[in-house]
Amino acid sequence: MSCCLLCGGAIRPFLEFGPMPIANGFLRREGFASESRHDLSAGFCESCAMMQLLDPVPAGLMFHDRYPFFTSSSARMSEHFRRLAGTVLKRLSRDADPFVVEIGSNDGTMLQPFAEVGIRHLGVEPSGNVADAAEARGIATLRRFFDRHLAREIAHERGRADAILACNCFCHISDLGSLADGIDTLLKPDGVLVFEDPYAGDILRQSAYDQVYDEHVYYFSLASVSRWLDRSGLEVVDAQPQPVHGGSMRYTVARRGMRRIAPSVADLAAAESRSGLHRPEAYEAFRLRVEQSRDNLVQLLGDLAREGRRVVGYGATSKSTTVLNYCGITPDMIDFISDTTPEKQGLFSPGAHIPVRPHADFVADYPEFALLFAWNHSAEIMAKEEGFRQSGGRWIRYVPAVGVS
Ligand code: DWN
Ligand code: ZN
Repeated sequence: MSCCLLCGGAIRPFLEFGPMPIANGFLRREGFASESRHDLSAGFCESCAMMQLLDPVPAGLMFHDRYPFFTSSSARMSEHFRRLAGTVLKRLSRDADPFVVEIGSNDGTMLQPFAEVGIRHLGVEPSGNVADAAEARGIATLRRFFDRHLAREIAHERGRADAILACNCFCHISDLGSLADGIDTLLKPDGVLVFEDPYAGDILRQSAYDQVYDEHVYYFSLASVSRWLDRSGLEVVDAQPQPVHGGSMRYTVARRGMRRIAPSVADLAAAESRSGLHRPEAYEAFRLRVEQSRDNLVQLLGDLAREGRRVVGYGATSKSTTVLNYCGITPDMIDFISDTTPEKQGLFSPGAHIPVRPHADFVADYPEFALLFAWNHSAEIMAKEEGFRQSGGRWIRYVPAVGVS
């Protein structure tokens, strides 16, 4: 039995993937022999309703100067973040010299609209290379991990923030206590925190087990987020589902009593109770679906390999590291993985060691089947891969269920 990272309560694992490589640890052939592995297990704490990893990997092993994921790798995600920035911008009082901080600002995609209109802003991003990309587009960026100490420094040197933003970031931070203290220190009394992360309800509903990998320490629900924030005098005042990254939730947070609570909060709380998201049985049922999904995918890829069919992976996602290694998918089942990110091309996927090649290689010689690892970008990808379809190509999906279309 392990202890909950948040409340110290007892926690029982329901997913045990075993030793896994670093999800974004794309590597050269020379690195195969020394590749590190870390136990990957997820559990659920009944006391605070938080789904979480049991043994988080030290952050410095995942976020460093060669981090290969760039927010701008998806055009639709870039639009999504510009829209969110626009909503926050509209609510800022421009006369009062507002200050906006983004935690986990990656390549600066979301802060750019603030910079463009001269709003004081600061990105906090520990991965040096993506921070460089942000600075190259004019976004002020601190190359640091956010915690209670950094929050004090920022507040002291630049003042407190009118808005703190964080998308696909908080679920990566194992010390939620330090994070909440930092928000409390940095946020103005009437300031607002807006954050977005993959939603536990969507992960379970779609059996999206590939969202479980080292970087994702937590899998938030309204119940778990509310309990976490409550200890710091913060409360969720709005909760809006977002159709990105396979189903995310956008939480708007303020100091207790400072803002009217939107009806969406009570609605979502009721929906979570009805679906049993706060009960361990939901996670146990998820485990059974995950095992079935793995068996179905292994069967399908094994059959195709035996028939000599050519399969290419589409999108060298972090998520694909979980699928490839948990399912035991090998280079004889998948020719290569197509990815548009130059930093991943020419390298091999973590653990399974499948080559990652440019998208041009996919187009130059369409395979019979493409395994859609970037399923969360399906609409964007389908819109630009008409040629693959017309060549007779078929898509293999595994979320929400294994199938060929
Ligand atoms: O939380 C996280 C999310 C936001 O981003 C991080 N922990 C890391 C990362 O997760 P991921 O790697 O699973 O993210 P994506 O956005 O699903 O990755 C998509 C990959 O596919 C990128 O490498 C870019 C590539 N891609 C492509 O080759 N063609 C993406 C699109 C849209 C395309 O058309
Ligand atoms: Zn707990």
